[in-house]
Amino acid sequence: MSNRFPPDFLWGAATSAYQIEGAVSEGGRTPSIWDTFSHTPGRTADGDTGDVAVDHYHRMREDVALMAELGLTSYRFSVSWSRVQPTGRGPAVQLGLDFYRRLVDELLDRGIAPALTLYHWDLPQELEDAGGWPARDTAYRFAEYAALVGSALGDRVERWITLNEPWCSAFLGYASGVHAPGRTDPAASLRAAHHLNLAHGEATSALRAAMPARNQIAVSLNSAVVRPCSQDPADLEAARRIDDLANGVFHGPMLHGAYPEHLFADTASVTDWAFVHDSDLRAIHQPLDALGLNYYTTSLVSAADPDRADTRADGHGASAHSPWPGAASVAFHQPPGERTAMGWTVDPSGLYDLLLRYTKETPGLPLLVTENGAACDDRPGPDGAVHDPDRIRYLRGHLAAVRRAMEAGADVRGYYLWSLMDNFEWSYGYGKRFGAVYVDYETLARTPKSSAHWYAELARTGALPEV
Ligand code: PNW
Repeated sequence: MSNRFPPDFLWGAATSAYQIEGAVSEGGRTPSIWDTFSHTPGRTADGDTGDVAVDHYHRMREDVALMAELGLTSYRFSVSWSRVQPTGRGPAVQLGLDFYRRLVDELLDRGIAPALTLYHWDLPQELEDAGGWPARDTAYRFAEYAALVGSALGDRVERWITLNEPWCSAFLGYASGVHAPGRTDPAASLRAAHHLNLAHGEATSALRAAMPARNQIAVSLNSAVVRPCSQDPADLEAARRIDDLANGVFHGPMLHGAYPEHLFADTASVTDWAFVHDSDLRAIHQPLDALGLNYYTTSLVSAADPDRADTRADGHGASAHSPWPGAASVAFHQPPGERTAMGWTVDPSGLYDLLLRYTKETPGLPLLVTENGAACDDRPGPDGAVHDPDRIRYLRGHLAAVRRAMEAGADVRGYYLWSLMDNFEWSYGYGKRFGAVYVDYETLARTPKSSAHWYAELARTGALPEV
């Protein structure tokens, strides 16, 4: 196998607004659901919030310089909705748009292609107060916001991503409640999923109308790779059910114009799906230019068996409430093998399987790995350097899987490491470090870890080193 990537392969890194920006009340920004949630006692580790985060809002130039130093050819970031449109309605705030325009211009000056995500979980609180994602109107508000950003930046940003991981928004936000807004209402989570789908479709249409035709629109799905514990029909059925709730509920409507065949029956005890209007599937099913896949680990499931001792919570944070509506009959198991600091099993073969799955299901649709990475227990050594051999091994293994998938026919155009730098890891706060760049949370100084140097070399040569 060749270990060389095509010359135009995008070497990227990713971040999201609430995780890095800070400056939460500057320039007219109003609270998002993550501000409210992180300020609610008991919701995040150590009560951490994104108030300051890594202060990217004030250090943007320095951070772009760092990206250039790492030889990145693309950078994926998200726009904070309530910075641009504070109430989630009405005209855009110029100061908010200006920040992102300066960021984009800085990137373009350094030859780094911006990839803009419109929604990475930070719904304006006012829209949550009006019903949030379970309310249909939120989808239309999102399309309006997309058009505002599209008209303002469409002349200089070619790569657009509507939603990041709608699964997390719907099911961690409204069913298990470990993410904002912290609700635990399974029926509401399925309504949220549908309205996120609708938001994606309406936003895609709005962006097409607002931007030059050359721009590319994609969505980033956190694609679960769900494996059954055995070939027993009950275990296969458990895996099918979770696959539909994790993947099919979004990619079915978005990519194929239909919900998975069994989804409505699987969740009939939770909701009757009366909130799906006749014309919705047509609105959701918009042609896309690429599919973004975020991949971290695999899931191992079986039919629930109360006698089995090795079942575990499902790795989505401690909550008494399941993020899987209607799936009480399914048990989750820890897949064997090495784990990252998140407790997630390292399994590059899952990424290979995922890329080939979408190659088969959506032939002709270019793929992007829009997130992949590992949390490690990083610490500066006595010389101040941060050595993270485990992360290098993780990245090398997963990039080799990408390369193998490409040899097998997957049309992968780029890879975005999660994350450029350590940041606010949602309900885990600052305790989990995913960055290629170390952030000292006292001084906010940035120090590239060994993995950053390793990745820079890869971006420069385009070839995976053997060791
Ligand atoms: C993704 N899960 O989050 C997000 O897109 C990032 O913002 C985040 O920092 C990164 O991955 C690392 O966690 C996920 O429970 C959060 O399956 C939770 C899950 C998956 C992805």
